[in-house]
Amino acid sequence: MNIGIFDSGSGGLTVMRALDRALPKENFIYLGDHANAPYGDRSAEDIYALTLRSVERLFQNDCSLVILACNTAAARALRRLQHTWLPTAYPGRRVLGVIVPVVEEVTGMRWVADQTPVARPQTAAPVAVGVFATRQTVESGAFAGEIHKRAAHVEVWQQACPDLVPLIEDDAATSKVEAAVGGYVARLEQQMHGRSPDVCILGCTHYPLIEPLFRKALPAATRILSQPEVTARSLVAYLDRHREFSFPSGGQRTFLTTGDPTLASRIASRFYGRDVAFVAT
Ligand code: DGN
Repeated sequence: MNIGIFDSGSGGLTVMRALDRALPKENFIYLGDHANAPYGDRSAEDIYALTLRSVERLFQNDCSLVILACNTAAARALRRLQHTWLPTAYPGRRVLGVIVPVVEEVTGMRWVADQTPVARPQTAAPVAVGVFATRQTVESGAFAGEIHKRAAHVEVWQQACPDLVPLIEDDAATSKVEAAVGGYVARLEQQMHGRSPDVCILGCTHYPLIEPLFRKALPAATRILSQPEVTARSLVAYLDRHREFSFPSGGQRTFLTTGDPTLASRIASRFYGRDVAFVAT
């Protein structure tokens, strides 16, 4: 059996790269829905239908567990898949996302968890979390909802960054991407009346490629969470608790695309850190 990793395109390869290091013996099948990417500005209904189709394809390729390594798909489709489709269509299989691991990391941080509304002194500054993501992820409110379920006192500020995925995919000049990132950071800080977030979530699997530009634009005191690393740690812990989904053996990696394999392979190495040979599905 395999573990399936799904993304609308290439962004999930940043997560796949971290999983390679964390779980070298597991067999992974990556599926990029390049034919229908990007998902960021599609309707919620579209994202649900496309995600379901890809998860089903991974199940048919002997995956018993699928990770939605795409925040847009996780934000718009995960809960609905888990609650309405999976229990009847594929009982016993699992679909997990990349939002909850990051949220658990943020709300588990000592200085966040300790500041319960009762324990927090009136004078202490509230903990502010900044989320940068696609428009659909921001509009879904998934990050804020999951954070507030666990820590109601945390302030969550979100900024949609619709230009970033196309700029990253086009490998645009650094100065152009830097200007876009600077603009989004400024808009988030404007929303926050000139303050800066204590923690930042880069809530799109494309953004690890431009993390240094976020680092440059944000104050040094703002911590930036690495979603791929956090997701990998969380999956290791999950497989420890649910051994029925773990089949460590040869550590095979298969890369499937719904699009053109040559095109998908061409940009993959920037996300994955080495060459990838996609095959058509
Ligand atoms: N990488 C995807 C995400 O994490 O939301 C977004 C890519 C896209 O389809 N716009």
